[in-house]
Amino acid sequence: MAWALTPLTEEQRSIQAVARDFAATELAPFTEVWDRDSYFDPAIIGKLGELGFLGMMIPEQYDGLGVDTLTYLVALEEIATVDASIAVTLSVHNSLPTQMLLKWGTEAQKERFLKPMARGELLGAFALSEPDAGSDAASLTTQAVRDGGDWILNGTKAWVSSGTKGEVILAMARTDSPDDRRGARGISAFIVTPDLPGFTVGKKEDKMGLRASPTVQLHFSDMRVPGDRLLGQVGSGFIYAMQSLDNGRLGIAAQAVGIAEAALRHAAAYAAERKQFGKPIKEFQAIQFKLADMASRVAASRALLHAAATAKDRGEHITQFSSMAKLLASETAMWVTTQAVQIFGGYGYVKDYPVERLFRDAKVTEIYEGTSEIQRIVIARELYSR
Ligand code: COS
Repeated sequence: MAWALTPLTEEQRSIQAVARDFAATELAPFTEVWDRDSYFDPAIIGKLGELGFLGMMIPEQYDGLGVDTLTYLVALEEIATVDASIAVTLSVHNSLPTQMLLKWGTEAQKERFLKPMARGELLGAFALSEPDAGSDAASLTTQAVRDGGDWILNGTKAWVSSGTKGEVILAMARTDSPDDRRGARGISAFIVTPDLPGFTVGKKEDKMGLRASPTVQLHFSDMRVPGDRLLGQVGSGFIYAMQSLDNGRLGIAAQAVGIAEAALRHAAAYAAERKQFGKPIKEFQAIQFKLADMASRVAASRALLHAAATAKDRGEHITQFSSMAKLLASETAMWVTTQAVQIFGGYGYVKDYPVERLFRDAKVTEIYEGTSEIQRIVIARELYSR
C-alpha cells in the first residue's frame, strides 16, 4: 500500500527492509504491553545499536552508519508504524544530541561522547524546555555560572524524552548574567551526564501516548559541569538548538507519517472484514471516501517529508521546509487516526485494537519539537526572510 514517492536506492530499500523486519520481530509482539505498562526496554537500544540505528547520520569515521537523511527517515517511518515510542527515542538521539556533537563538538568530545553514542552504547537526550519556557524557548532560566574552569548549573529542564535513560544530555542554559541579559544570545549548550554531582531525575510524566518513551524533568542543583563540557561557543546554544530542531522536526514528521500509515492500514483491513447491512463496510462510499482521503493525506505528507530530506542532503536551507513537513505530517497523523477510530466505531474506542493507541500517540506530534502554531509562525516568518 505504501509506495515510495521518491525513488529509493538499493541501499535505502535494504535499510528500510532491515527496519521493517526489526519492527515486526522485536517490537510488534511487545508494543501493546509496553504501552500499557509505560515500560521502556533498554535492551531494544542495544539491539538497535547493533544495527547501526543509533548512529544513522554519523560518518563511519565516528563509528556511525553514515547514511543520508532520506535513508534515516525511511527507516524511522518503518519503526514508527509499529512503535511510535521507540521511534521518538531514535529520532531524538539521531537528530538532536548526536548531530549537535557532530557539528559543534571538539574532537575530544566526539571521541568521548559521539562515538559510543553512534555505537548505541550511550543514549542521547535534549534538554531545552523548562516548566515555564516551552514555545518561548529563549525565555529559559536555567543558569550557568563560571567557577574557575568549571560551570555551576541551577535549574529544571522539562519534557525531556529518554530522560531517565539519557546518558548524554545536551542541555541549554543561560550564561549571561542577570544584570546583562542577552535574550537568545545569552544561552549556551552543555554536555550533561547523570554522574555529575547535583544532577537528579525528577518527575516522570504519566502521558496520554508514547507511553513507552520515558519523559521526565531533570533538576540541576549546583551541578558542577567541567569546562570541557561546553559545546561550541558561549552564547550560541540557542542557535544550535534551533538549527538542530530543523533536523529534529523531520524526524517527528517521519514518526507522524508512520503513525498515520499504520492507522490507514488497520482501518483498511478492518473495513474489508467488518460486515454491516449484509456486506463489508468497505463497500460503502462513506468508508471508501474516508479511506481515500486518509491515503491521499498520508501520501502528501510522505512526499513533502522526502522532498525536505533530499533538500537537506543537498545542503539547502530547510527551516521552512522542515516546519512544513512536521506541520502537515503531524496534523495528518491526528486526522487519519481520528478517521481510523471512527471506521472502527466502538472497537476503535477500546484497547483491543491498535487504533486507540495510534490516536493517543498521534496527538503529541502536534505539540513537541514545536507546536503546530510555532511551525506556522516559522513558516510565515520564512516567507519574508528570503
Ligand atoms: N536556525 C538557525 N538559527 C535560528 C533558527 C534556525 N532555525 N531559528 C532562530 N534562529 C536564530 C535567529 O536567527 C536569531 O539569531 P540572531 O541572534 O543572530 O538574530 C536567534 O536564533 C533568535 O531567534 P528568534 O529571534 O527567532 O527567537 P524567538 O525567541 O523569536 O523564537 C521560535 C523563535 C518561536 C521559532 C523558537 O523559540 C521556537 O522554535 N520555539 C519552539 C521551541 C521548541 O520547538 N521546543 C521544543 C523542544 S523539544 S520538546
